[in-house]
Amino acid sequence: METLEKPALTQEEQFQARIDADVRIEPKDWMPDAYRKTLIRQISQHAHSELVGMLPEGNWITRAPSLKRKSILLSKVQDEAGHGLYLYSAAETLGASRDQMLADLHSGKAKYSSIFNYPTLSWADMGCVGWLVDGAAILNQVPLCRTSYGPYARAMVRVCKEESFHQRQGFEVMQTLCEGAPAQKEMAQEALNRWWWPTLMMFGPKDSESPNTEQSMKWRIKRFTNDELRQKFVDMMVPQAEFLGLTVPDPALKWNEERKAYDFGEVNWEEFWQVVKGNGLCNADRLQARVQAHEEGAWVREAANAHAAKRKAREGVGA
Ligand code: FAQ
Repeated sequence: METLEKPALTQEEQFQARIDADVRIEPKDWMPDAYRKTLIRQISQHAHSELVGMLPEGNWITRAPSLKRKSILLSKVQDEAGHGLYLYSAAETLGASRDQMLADLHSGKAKYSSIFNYPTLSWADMGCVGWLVDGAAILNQVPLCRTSYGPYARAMVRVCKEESFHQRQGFEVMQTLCEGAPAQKEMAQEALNRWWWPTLMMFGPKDSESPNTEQSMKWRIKRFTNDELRQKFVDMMVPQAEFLGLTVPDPALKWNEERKAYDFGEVNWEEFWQVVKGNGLCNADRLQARVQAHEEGAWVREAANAHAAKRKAREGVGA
């Protein structure tokens, strides 16, 4: 009897079959160059966002209204530095060099989240960054705990635990302001008015204009599209704003009974792309602050390298 042999799967087909079966890809596994490149791009931009994301909140550490608020804010900003480190390490497992990633950030070549190019003008902004920005970050990052690349997924588990605490503290700052004097509530509303739309932009361009989404969904790097996550965010946040007694600054916002979701207005995409291109209110300041911090930290890196070299020599490592 004649048997029909199935043609052998190509390396790329085998890779996709593993992804489809939800098998995690690990650093030493074969992967298509484009998969590696996409991950290095996304993870390094994510790491840069954590580092640059320390700056808007760092602005308020010396002006926090109480010792309690100051120590919470300090720990939160330190947590963001830690997230950056896990993420740079995850990108390094793909062959990216940390020096190169940082050089790309400092030269303006690499992107980081648009949201951190907006100024933090009042104490209520610390509430909004925690409540809205960390809220958006969690919605985006919880699915990344199931992303197909193992080191990225595992880094996300710890990051998400810490981000959940950040979000709760931001909500609590907002709640305290909203239950306070009329001027405090006004401050909270004014901050929400400024942060609402930029936060919706964090999820990236509309699916129809997102060049990377389709392939990243196929590779299970992304588990939801930009628009799906944006919708989830609106549906989650509107009841929280109502609970606080605040008004979401969107006249088109309306519950849609048929879709069981909120309809909402169009994001100002022109503003989004301007910020991404480097023309936002704080882009130049943020980059300058990062470059300065890096230069001022040179002696720490030199000392750490000298210490490591001495230890290696003493212990005969590599001998
Ligand atoms: N800002 O095709 P897509 C945080 C770029 S962490 C700037 O849709 P993709 C923690 C995009 O890179 C926040 N650029 O791209 C914290 C691409 O350009 P490229 C960061 C943006 O990758 C809280 C182009 O537009 N989180 O907040 C933005 O499939 C509080 C086309 O876009 C992450 O990075 C944007 N908002 O989807 C810290 C999460 N959106 O690279 C301190 C991981 C898009 O081709 C305080 N990343 N672009 O030149 C992701 O999930 C994805 O990369 C997206 C973008 C969803 C951000």
